[in-house]
Amino acid sequence: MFDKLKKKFSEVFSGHGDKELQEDKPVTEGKTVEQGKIIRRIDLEDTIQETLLESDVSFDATEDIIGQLKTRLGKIKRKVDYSTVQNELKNVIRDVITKNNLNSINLLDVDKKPYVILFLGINGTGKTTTIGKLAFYLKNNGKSVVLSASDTFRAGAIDQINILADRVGVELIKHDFRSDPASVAFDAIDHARARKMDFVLIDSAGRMQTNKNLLDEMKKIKRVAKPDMTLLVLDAMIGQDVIEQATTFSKEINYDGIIVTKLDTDAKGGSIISISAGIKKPILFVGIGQEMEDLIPFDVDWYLNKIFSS
Ligand SMILES: Nc1nc2c(ncn2[C@@H]2O[C@H](COP(=O)(O)OP(=O)(O)OP(=O)(O)O)[C@@H](O)[C@H]2O)c(=O)[nH]1
Ligand SMILES: [Mg+2]
Repeated sequence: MFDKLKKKFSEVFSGHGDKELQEDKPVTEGKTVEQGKIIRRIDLEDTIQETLLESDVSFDATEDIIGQLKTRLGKIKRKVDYSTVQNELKNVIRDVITKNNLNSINLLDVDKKPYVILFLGINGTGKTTTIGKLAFYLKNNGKSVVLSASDTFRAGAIDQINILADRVGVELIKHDFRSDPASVAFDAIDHARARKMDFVLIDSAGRMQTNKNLLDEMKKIKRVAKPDMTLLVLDAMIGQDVIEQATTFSKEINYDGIIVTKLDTDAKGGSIISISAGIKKPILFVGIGQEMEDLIPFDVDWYLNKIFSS
């Protein structure tokens, strides 16, 4: 996970021996940038910029990060060395991510019962497996959960969520294939309310942002179920296209937060930064593998520890 970014950052920041980092002055005569003991800070900033861009950090997010980094370094009176640059870069990235995660909610602290969560996203992003994993997480934290098999559109979807519900040991409300997804959600909420259960997790059929019928159906589920939270599930594997996907979705339907799946397959590492900066909605959970326990609440320091060696 994120190996390339980690490797590149480690190459940028470590192993410089006694090389000196100089302010943006011309290189002293006789000491070239390549051979000498002096490296210009501006060259280091360029290298960081290149590293971010190559690691799937969007252009806008990279510009923002480099701009903030320069401002911070410019304010430092003492001599700037490599570890100062690394620390400041870490702080800037933390700020960029945190700024967009301020409205994040800890699901274990919500009061309302049942708390209804609707999942949406395009085909194959990981909605159904994420619902299984989230049910596992909530159950392990003492919460009662019912799933709503509201993907009645794809053959096999009801079986898939049934298997997950059995595996986790939570209840599932399902109707027949091709039945009205909104009415399944309605029944699941009713079921949970009657039994004073904590959570209802509503699955939905994967839909392209462009498929009008499926989007209308989605809006109907939302109208009927009145979820307390709507989460968009995004696949980290598709790189920067997630931004466009999320923007197009938000024009059609309002959502409150994001789950980023398949981070274990994200070798480049920058998707979290691009998503935070580009979508400006909190990332609640991240999927980091195929097992039930591979869904974790998103934590910015967890991410920073993964991309910086020290
Ligand atoms: N490696 C990895 N695979 C994942 C992760 N999350 C989901 N997947 C895989 O992604 C594939 C698609 O997952 P689903 O949950 O069926 O996706 P979906 O969004 O419900 O798909 P549709 O119902 O067809 O729209 C499955 O093979 C999952 O195992 C993850 O965090 N890591
Ligand atoms: Mg599904």
